[in-house]
Amino acid sequence: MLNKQTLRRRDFIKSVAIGLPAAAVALNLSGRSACAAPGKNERPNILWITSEDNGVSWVSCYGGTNAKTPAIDQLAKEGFRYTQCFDNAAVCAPTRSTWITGMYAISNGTQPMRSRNAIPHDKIKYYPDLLKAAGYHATNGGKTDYNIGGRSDGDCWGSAGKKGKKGKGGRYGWQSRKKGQPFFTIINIGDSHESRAHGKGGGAGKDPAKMKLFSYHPDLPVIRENYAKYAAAVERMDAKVKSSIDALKADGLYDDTIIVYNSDHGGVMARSKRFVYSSGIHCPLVIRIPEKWKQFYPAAKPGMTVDRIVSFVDMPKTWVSLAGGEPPDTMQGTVFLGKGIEPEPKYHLGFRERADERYDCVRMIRDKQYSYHKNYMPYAPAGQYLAYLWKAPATPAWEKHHRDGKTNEVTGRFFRPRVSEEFYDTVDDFDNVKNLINEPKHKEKIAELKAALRAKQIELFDSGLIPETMRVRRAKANNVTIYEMIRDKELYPLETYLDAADMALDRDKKNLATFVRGLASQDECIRHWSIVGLHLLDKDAADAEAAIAKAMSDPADEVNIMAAWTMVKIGKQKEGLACLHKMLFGGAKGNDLLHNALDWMGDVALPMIKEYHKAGKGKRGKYGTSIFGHIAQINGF
Ligand SMILES: [Ca+2]
Repeated sequence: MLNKQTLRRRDFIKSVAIGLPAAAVALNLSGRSACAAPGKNERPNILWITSEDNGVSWVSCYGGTNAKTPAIDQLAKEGFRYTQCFDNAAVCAPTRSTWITGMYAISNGTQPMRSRNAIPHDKIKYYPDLLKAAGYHATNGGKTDYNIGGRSDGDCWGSAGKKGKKGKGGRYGWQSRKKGQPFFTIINIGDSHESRAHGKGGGAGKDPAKMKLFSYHPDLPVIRENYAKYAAAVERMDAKVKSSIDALKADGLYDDTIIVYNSDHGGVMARSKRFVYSSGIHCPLVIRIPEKWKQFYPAAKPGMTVDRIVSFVDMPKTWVSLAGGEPPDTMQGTVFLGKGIEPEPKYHLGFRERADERYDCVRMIRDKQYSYHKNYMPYAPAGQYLAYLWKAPATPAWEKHHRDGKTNEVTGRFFRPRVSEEFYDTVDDFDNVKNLINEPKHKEKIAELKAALRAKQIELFDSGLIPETMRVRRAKANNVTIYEMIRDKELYPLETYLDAADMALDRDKKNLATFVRGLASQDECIRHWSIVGLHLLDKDAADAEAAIAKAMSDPADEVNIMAAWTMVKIGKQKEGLACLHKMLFGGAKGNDLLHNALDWMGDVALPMIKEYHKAGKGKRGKYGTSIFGHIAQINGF
């Protein structure tokens, strides 16, 4: 059979015979530029362009109108636009932890941002290790932020690595490769990072009046200006996508290189980045595959969209597979492109835990239309003051608007404690503001997603069912990594914890006696879920007063903080506050969590926080103005 290669060889012979250059013959035959088929052992070059923080809403080929992104749009015209690409973590460090290992960060204990929990590096390779082993020149010209202990972030990239972009031999990573060596180059563009929306001033050339706001934001001039500022930043990012591609073209590599463009999570503007709602995780993903590699086309022809679910955890596994390497068993994603392509996953899993100084724990599972969210700390609002997030003027303006009593059911929800479960039709309601969890017509889908979430949590050994501080303590006491601990049923009976958490989140008074019994458990994690269960019963927990009072002197701080707060809730304010006061002024361990809890408690804790400040204790925290410093600011003391 005449294949493309033999055809080309014949063309060449023919062209030599009649004295024409081979390229000219090829051009005549195809009517377009020459395009050699890959050689027998040839592997594709891969350029992976990542931009910081911009979700789909900021990219015009995804329907965004606030910013114009001609370079990404052009790439989509020449390539394939994925419509169902989602980040697992919604924020940088745990996302990058997931990328570098090909493992969900919750399966390694590397999800809290920031932390440096170690993993067994003898068992878990980083994907650039595998690309290099496959013969690739692998460089990363920018960010690492892997959030993993026991190995320096830069060393997987080698000497050309961290410097990549400005490494020896040129500005871009591919320019320092050996002759004939396939390359994998990352260009991470920081122009669209959240920080570009910080501070005063608007976006040059962008009209605030034309900004389309998420429906959960109140329509305030400061917020519109902040959107405009960020839109301008996104446009600067897009210009860098263009200059990166231009550099590739200038080096004659455009028709030899698979170009992948995506953002590193959703965002930005409060309630997107860091949150597993659609605006925090739904990311643009555009892949241009040169004709030479058309056997890898994910759809009939360039310019088309692809509606396959792509989770970020799928990416490293796919890159290794495309490079002709063998993805290791540790990788938990699915190859979505190339000859090693695997069946499409049915669901995408997202997770949220501590971000900087603020604690939270949320799991979310979704298909192409519906998302189910479980709030493991519903007693805290989603919108907790976080120093970095409050640097964008829109955030404090939104908070002030709320504190002034001007928000409504939709725009105020961010600042209030949450329900235990949420369920959204993400197609009809991209902003995830219509919680359909109690809609009878969705009962079956909700049950399906709940079951899928539990199965996935078990499959991944989800480390989040024990509070972070307890998790770290338990691993340390047993001299193991969190990775090892969660895979040991004695140390981490996950299914028991899943059940205990579900019962606590149910807020059903019939479980009161079980919670009281649980407070006497030898296992502090069971005691934790028991006090959470009682806490969520609110005044209905009053019958368990004696057990709750006793729990205020539990050996675990996590338990006595919640017990004291629960005492306040059941009307024993004096006793509860006395316990918290003792912890705050007695130099208790676990101060971060205590500061969080005193903030969640609201006005009842204000006198204590005032006293704390009077004692000259800090208004500055590790990340800027501390939680208490912020409370002092907004309450004027
Ligand atoms: Ca980022």
